Amino acid sequence: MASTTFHKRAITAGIAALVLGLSACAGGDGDSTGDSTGDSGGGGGDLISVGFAQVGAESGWRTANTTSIKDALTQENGFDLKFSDAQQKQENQIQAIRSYIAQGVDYIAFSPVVESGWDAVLEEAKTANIPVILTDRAVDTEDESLYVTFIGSDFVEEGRRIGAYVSETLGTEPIKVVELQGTTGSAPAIDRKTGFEDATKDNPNVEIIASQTGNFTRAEGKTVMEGFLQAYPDIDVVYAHNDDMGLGAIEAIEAAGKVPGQDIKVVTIDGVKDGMQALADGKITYIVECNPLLGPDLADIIKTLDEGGTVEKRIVTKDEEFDQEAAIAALPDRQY
Ligand code: GYE
Repeated sequence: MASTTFHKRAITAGIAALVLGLSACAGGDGDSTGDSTGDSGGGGGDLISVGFAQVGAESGWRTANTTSIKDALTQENGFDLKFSDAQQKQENQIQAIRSYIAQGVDYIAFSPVVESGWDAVLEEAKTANIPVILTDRAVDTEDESLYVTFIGSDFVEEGRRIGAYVSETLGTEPIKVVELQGTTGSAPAIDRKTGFEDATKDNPNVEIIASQTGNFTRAEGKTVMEGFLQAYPDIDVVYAHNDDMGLGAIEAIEAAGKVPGQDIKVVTIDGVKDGMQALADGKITYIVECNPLLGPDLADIIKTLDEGGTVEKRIVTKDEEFDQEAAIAALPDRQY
């Protein structure tokens, strides 16, 4: 596939040169999906054009991920990046991908909002000979030829690790857990739930009494937690699928006159700065990291493919875990 891509790119450059006069609205950086200079650009060199369809800006993790991608796929580094923000809506993402196909970009990368419903648009990319790279989140498809590789964390493992912590450290006596799920239908929400349940199922002390989506945002995490606090006066632990929802839950806990970290323990996944600070302050009790800095690896993958090389079908990024002491030690050098 890679060598086909290379030829296609040379051909696209010719076509793009013809249409350049009609599409002078460049800017690889904004929300625009408009064409930009790239390998067609007068004297701009042989840039690799990449259309990136981002989920949105729902969390600190996502912001760090976007920055990492924009910082890695720069013109100096040989890329012409077209970036779009789907505002957590699958239809927006499909529209952005279609626009990248229409523009004849060299590569498409995206982080799917939800797991299912991608086959049609991925078929279109395949027909157009544009390789697709999944970053961060997986798609649910029977046809693995629809994408070249999937780079990102193992979300089931993240859920397992946080579940193991809860079971072994907090579940030595009976505890009632409420779960704040990520975006319904998204890979991290599905997998983090599965992993947690798997790691806690053999401990009868751990009871999950309620589970609801907070859509990975601080605001919805807070609202859902307010409802939980009213419905269940005896919550011991909040398991939030990301830091932001956990931080929203902390606001709700404090507003209800309880002390997070003491009356109610909060455990989360991500490890962004605000989460790590709350952990250092004792408001969050444990964090399993999810590394958002996927930009440099994405750049390497594309360069490898562009030079005719091959990459693994699944590239798993490494995640750490933090208690209060580890968070205090890590915070000064934390990049995001
Ligand atoms: O954990 C959350 C974000 O897909 C891993 O999406 C990502 C998740 C991340 O909104 O904060």
